[in-house]
Amino acid sequence: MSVSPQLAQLATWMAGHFNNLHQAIAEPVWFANIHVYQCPLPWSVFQGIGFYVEQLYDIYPDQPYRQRVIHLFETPDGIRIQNYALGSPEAYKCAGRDLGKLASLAAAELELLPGCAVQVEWTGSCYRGRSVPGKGCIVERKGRTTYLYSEFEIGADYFHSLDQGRDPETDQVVWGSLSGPFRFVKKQDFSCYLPRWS
Ligand code: CYC
Repeated sequence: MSVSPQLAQLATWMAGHFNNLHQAIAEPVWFANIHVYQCPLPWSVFQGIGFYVEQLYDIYPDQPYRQRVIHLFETPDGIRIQNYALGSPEAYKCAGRDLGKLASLAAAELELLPGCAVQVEWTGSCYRGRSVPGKGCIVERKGRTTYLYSEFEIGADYFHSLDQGRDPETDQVVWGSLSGPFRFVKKQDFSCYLPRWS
């Protein structure tokens, strides 16, 4: 098991429960109150670092709108994060508030989302990332075929994220924020649940 210091720090910063209540109060027209849970997975899932990610609206705490698994790994160009869907997301619903549900999650339940990877760079004080180029991450939403354009920044206690579905022909934004990133603040730290890698 070898994990670079940079990957270890990124994983530590990402692990937790995040929320944007401040932003939702300041700019209610543009930003709903959302919770993001990034829950460490056992090392055995990827023989590496993975998270179960759950996003939900504060007003619908029992109906997450996005449940995914992500795998963080090193490449010659830096850290990359590959996204996966779950075969039976129902089984893990609300695992963000009940991390024990994730103990038996296995790689065979995961479906790779082709093209849905982000490339990460260390700026010297935070991590920045964006979708890998190529318009390869196709999301069917609101009756439209879109590709995902994503940008994010992760610091010790925050996660800023902009996800947009764009039209493959015109690059116009079909869904997602037109008012800048969601600004999530870490509410609860899950880094103590990361697997031991050294
Ligand atoms: C989709 N968000 C996605 C996808 C990626 C990310 C890769 C496309 C694959 C998928 O369907 O899951 C984002 N993945 C990331 C990021 C990282 C990563 C940022 C680095 C940690 O590994 N997303 C938000 C907002 C919210 C949102 C709070 C409102 C716009 O951050 C929504 N993201 C959102 C939605 C989708 C998405 C609705 C499409 C999911 C679908 O409809 O199937």
